[in-house]
Amino acid sequence: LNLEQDLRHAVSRGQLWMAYQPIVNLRTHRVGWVEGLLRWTHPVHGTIPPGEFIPLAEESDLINSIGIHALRMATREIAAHRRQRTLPLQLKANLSARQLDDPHFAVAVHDALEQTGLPPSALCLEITESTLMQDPEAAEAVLNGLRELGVKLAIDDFGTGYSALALLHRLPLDTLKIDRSFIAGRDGTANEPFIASIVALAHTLNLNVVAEGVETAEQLATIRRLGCDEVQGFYFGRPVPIDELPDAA
Ligand code: G
Ligand code: G
Ligand code: MN
Ligand code: NA
Repeated sequence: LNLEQDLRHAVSRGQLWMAYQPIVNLRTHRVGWVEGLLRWTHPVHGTIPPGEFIPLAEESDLINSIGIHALRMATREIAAHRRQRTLPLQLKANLSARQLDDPHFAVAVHDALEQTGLPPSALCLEITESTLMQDPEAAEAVLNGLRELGVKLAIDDFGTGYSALALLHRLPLDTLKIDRSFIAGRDGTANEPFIASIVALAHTLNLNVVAEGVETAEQLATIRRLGCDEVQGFYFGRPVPIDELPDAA
């Protein structure tokens, strides 16, 4: 079983596709953003989740080509969806650390937007807190370049690393996404003091807060009471192919 070898051919053989998970705005009660999550349909092993093959891609030289392929698929599908439906969806897409090292990355993002017609403000790129902190100065330069394109920026898995407050203040961010381990701890309940602290910090910095991993009505009630702005989780919907997203217009 040599998955890495197979992954080398996955793009050209059309085996990669995007699933989309709705993010609900707690003020409007509507789906605005969806998160694009890569999927690999392996001819023998079936659907392989990104938790397994993204690390493989990151350890090899594959992540840059796979990452840009994912972004092109997702911008194309969301742009087409916006032309066909009444509700204009907006796309959140995940970045790996090594994509931030790619000197052509911002150009590739610009090209994907121009070729698909997706407005820059309808794209939000998610960078994990640990990626950000690997090389904060390099990340800052890349994020500033992306912001100049007009795209939005989010910190993903927030609370699992240690961000310097000065850096959070300086970066051109729009959103903090609270890691799901704080929404559903080992006992299934939310870590309320921690969530309240992140909400206070985010709102002080003028950032939106997304709570991810909400699976129950109790968790939803809690994160609503604590002032989160948006919510994502199996309670509202699992990641699905674009055609299976509810047309929540
Ligand atoms: O679906 P699952 O929980 O297995 O996702 C695991 C991880 O894969 C998530 O942390 C997610 O950020 C990452 N991931 C999903 N799609 C992409 C993608 O297109 N690019 C990158 N870099 N990571 C992705
Ligand atoms: O790390 P990142 O936030 O990019 O990854 C998002 C991943 O979290 C997706 O792969 C998605 O399947 C998963 N996810 C989304 N909502 C829930 C949820 O409510 N419960 C669990 N266990 N996983 C979730
Ligand atoms: Mn994410
Ligand atoms: Na996350």
